[in-house]
Amino acid sequence: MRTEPLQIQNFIDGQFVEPIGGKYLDNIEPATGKAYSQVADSDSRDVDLAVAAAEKAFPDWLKKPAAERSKILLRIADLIERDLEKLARAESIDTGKPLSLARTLDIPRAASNFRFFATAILHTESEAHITDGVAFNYTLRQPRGIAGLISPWNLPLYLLSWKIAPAIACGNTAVAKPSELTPMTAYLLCEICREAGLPNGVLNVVHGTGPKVGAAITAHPKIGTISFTGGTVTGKKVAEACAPLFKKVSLELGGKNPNIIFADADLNAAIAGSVRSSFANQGQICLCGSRVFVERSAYKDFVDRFIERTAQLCLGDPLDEKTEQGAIVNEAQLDKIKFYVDLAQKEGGKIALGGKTPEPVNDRCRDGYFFPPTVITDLPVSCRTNREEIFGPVVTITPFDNEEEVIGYANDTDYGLASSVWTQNLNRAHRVAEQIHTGTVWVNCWLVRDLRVPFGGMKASGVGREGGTEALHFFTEAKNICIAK
Ligand code: TXE
Repeated sequence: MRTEPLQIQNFIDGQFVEPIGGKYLDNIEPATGKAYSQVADSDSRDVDLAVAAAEKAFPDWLKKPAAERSKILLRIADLIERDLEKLARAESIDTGKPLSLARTLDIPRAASNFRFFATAILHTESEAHITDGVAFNYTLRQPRGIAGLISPWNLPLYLLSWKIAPAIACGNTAVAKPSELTPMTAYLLCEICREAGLPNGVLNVVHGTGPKVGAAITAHPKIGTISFTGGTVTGKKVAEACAPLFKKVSLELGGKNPNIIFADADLNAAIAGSVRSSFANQGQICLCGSRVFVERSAYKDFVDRFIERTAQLCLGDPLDEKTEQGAIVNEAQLDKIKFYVDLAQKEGGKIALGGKTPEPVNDRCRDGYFFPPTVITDLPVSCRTNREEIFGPVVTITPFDNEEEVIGYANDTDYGLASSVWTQNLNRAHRVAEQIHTGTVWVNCWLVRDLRVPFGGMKASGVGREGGTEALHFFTEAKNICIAK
């Protein structure tokens, strides 16, 4: 019996509802290239309903003591952990990432995000200043109202929870739009929020495309705060939409991150760390180190061992426990990756590993979107392949002769999101880290995340910082109250 595909509906005012236009988009499984569910193809009318629900819920949610908000968010975290396997499988099917990665990274981090902000709001401090004996000033932080939260397809639940948790923990209500490419875990999160007792209207999720739903959120006069994560091109559109309405905006955008290996590094650690930072999630993490720079004296040894280690990565069906490299999220992204691999060869690059569409990993995935980990050497440093974001399992490796040269290479990009430096010379680590223009610098590690630290990019990688106190400040308004003595 043919079962109808699941239709992912909007979650508005605590209910799952049809999009007003009654239309749905196919939701494609990247590993098979076939639709396995449908997602609401909403428009501005659905955003208006969500805003009305968020507006109605705001006064009571605002008044709810932080301890009570905290309890609900902790319950959400508990339920995410309870449903870990179900959420991990849904994330893997929806994105094409290995099930093992969803189980160990995406879903646990989503629970951590809720747990962290549930407790952070219990320990906030505010400042007070005595003004020359004439007045007493204190800073009062208040939630801003309705937050618009827009997230991408690469780490769907992780990045959506990274926005929802601080926004509602601070007492705001939210209208969220996950990527139309990967809506499934957002849908499951709504079920969890309802079970956790989140009051109706505090979180509303409107599914659909960027131009129809995302743009309606950024343009809506009653949504005063926008937190966006996605590509730099789209980030510009979001900023343009928000500027005339004086909205508070945080933009987490693309990256073209340098990964610098000095000859004095622990090469075993640098190679293992660089394979992970190059190919985790098929290179579809904006923090991936896609430009590898190796000090010349260690270059040949590094390249040989890096290629040997990368060739061992298991490319397969994302649902297979052994798989370490899954599918690319969709055909458009796969075409983009192939374009840049062709361009790299036209720019003089040598394909040292990969570079060609692989044989089908199994019958089920015959029509899926797969591309092998690809290593390109011998490219000029400033060619397009080395400057433009590919967002796939493709890295370039380039030798350098000295610190000054490699810092110049690292900074010679429009982006400034993250970087890694591998060296056992502590002075050099500090010296180089201070000079690299990225929001995060990892030394002898990658993707070590502490939710208390500011997170975000410079230049074309974004505006604003989220994480920890920065996120609580972003989602609240600071008011100064001055009382005469
Ligand atoms: O981005 P898109 P994608 C970057 C990553 C890559 C890109 C991949 O480096 O460049 O994001 O994600 C919605 N108004 N990061 O392709 O297309 C769209 O529906 C409002 C960086 O998804 O920008 C989706 O929900 N919204 C990041 C979301 O925007 C619009 C981490 C992102 O879509 C819109 C992850 C519009 N006009 C990925 N058009 C980081 N720095 O942390 C589209 N959208």
